[in-house]
Amino acid sequence: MPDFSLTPEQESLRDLARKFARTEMAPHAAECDKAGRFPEEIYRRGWELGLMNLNVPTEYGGSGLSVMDQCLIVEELAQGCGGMTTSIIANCLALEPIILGGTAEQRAQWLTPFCAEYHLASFCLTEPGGGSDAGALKTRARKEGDHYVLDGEKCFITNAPHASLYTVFATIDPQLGHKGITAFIVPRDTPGVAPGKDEDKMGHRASSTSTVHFEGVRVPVANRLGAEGEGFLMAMRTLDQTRTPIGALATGIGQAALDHAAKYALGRRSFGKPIAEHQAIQIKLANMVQSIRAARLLTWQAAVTIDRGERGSLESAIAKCYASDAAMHVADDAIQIFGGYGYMKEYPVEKLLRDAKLTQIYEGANEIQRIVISKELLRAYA
Ligand code: COS
Repeated sequence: MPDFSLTPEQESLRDLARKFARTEMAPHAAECDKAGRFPEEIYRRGWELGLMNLNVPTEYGGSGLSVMDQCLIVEELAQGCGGMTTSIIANCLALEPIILGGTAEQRAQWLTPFCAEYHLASFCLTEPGGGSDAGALKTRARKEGDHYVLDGEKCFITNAPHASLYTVFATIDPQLGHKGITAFIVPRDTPGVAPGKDEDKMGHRASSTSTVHFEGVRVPVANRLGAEGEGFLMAMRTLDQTRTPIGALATGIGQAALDHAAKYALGRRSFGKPIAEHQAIQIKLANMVQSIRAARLLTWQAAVTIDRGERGSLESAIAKCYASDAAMHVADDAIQIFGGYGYMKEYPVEKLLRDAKLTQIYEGANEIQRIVISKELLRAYA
């Protein structure tokens, strides 16, 4: 029987994140959601507390946390606000290719500033013409002497308008398919880099998302991560690492929905008693808690697998896919328990549904997760 108890260090990380979520994120969640405001002061505070750059090794000043530790933190943050959490953990996604594929010099040069001062970075993979088909991306990288020249457009890039650094995936030759994809480190102030305007989104409205245009962007060869053609593998290995915390983020949204629904069910009366005493509500709550606990366990299983040094593609895809589907149906049930009030913006649960929806889409749509899962599954039977 696995031991699910946390170490004292993990308990204190979780407590730190919980306190920050409750006292500094949650009180501003509704206002940021309504206004679509990017609360940079909250992100700076998260950075000060060591809740950003969770995956950056300690030798560069980061938290150097295991994926399991990251998940404990992210689940708590998500209960404060899903959108803020997306922005807080976006550096982990953007910096992971440097951690995985950078040389010692590149890591020291590009990771250290993020830990010395508050800065944001963005992961630039998705393109307007092919989000899920990452191997078919069109952004070009042409070699000219000791530079590459990047041309193309990325979309749905988290934190892009506020980031000082982009990790960019481009192809040296589209004919090569995924074998042409190469990763680059691109500072925001490089001429020709232009983030677009903030997208007006359904949920995660405290987070910022935009396109990024690259036009004749000259990047020194020294900013290439790994060899030419190694970018696709780097992106896939990055996503194996980061999809698991998305499972935790979705679990946190689901937990918040359950907490609101259970409290409401105890207080709201109908037919002469609290609605929590009606079996219809009890069955919903029972299904909700089962889904959340299963999501948490699958997320922890993926985290432990990756922390053991295994690839964890199957486990992280299962965690991300299951937890985000669970968050959607739990948030939906929470609204149903609130009835008409649940549909009103005055109450907190409709935001949770809008926030849960993105977790089924970003870091690889759940259809892609199911493809990854079945490929890995069938490999075992072949
Ligand atoms: N780890 C190591 N290697 C991997 C890998 C992983 N997780 N995933 C794929 N590979 C390897 C494969 O083994 C294959 O290697 P060979 O060339 O030696 O055969 C190669 O990479 C190509 O893999 P595959 O054939 O599976 O590529 P596909 O083009 O079919 O696409 C998917 C694979 C769909 C899984 C990929 O495009 C994907 O993940 N898309 C979603 C992108 C995404 O998540 N976007 C969100 C961005 S962040 S918001």
